[in-house]
Amino acid sequence: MYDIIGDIHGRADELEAFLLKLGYERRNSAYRHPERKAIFVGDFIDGQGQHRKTIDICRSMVEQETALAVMGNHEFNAICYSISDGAGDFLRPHNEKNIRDHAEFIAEFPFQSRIHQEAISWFKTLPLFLDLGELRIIHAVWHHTSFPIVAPFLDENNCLTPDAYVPASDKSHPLYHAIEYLLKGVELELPPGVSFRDKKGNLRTAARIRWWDEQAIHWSNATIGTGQAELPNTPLPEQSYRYTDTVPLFVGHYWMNGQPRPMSDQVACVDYSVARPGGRLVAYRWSGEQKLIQDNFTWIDRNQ
Ligand SMILES: [Mn+2]
Repeated sequence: MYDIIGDIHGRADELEAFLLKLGYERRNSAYRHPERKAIFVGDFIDGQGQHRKTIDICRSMVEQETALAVMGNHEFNAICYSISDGAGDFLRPHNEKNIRDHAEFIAEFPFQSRIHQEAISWFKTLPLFLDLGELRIIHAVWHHTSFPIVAPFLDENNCLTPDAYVPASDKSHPLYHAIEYLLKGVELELPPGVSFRDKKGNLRTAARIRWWDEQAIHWSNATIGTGQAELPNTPLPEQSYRYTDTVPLFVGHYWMNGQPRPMSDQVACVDYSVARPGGRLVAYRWSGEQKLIQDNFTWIDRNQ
């Protein structure tokens, strides 16, 4: 029986308080529960927080088998930021934007220091997804079409192999787009001539799709992050990402807010934005049910 815990983003104090609240105790340097196991959905890092403490807590639990974990997009990015591209830069280039995005993590894990290398090595041991038979976990989308593309680049534990990171960083390679889907969500090009302005005022011609929502079949009601934009009432060009399996699926990634509730009978997101003021760290306490229910969510509010 599992407690699926949302994106932590360095909020180690909330994580510890939450584990205690859920009945975990720290013994032999790892939190453990007499009957349950934790599952982390990725995004341990990124944001203003305590990245070392977060990784220490989660890594010790995974190593002592009191928790399982999958890779988030921020761990993937941190790995690519650390790998030389052989031409003087890195697979994730050290440009101004990326340096800024990685600054919080690098402040605690100085680039190429021993502790940085150890953290990156641990990130590489995180599987892309968990298929436990009766439940599934992935950071962003369980996308059937992408699995055959990533399969040749996975080891027996569904971790990316060392030779995956170069093609996974190459926009002309199918692996890049498969990883985008699995770890970052579904984004589709809007119909020709249609655009909207995002929160920062940038003109966008692609939008994030509410892939978990069965009603989301027309542009007018299928997107997230498009604000007040009036999108046409025409059908989406494809729906390969639709999750229609009966096996419960847990994801993180989506910066949800409000009252935690399942996205559908079979899909639940456990990321409720603990990385920002007003957010919370959320878990779904799963005990074998095939239909997910709102009552099984529990949480702790972010400290000020
Ligand atoms: Mn994420």
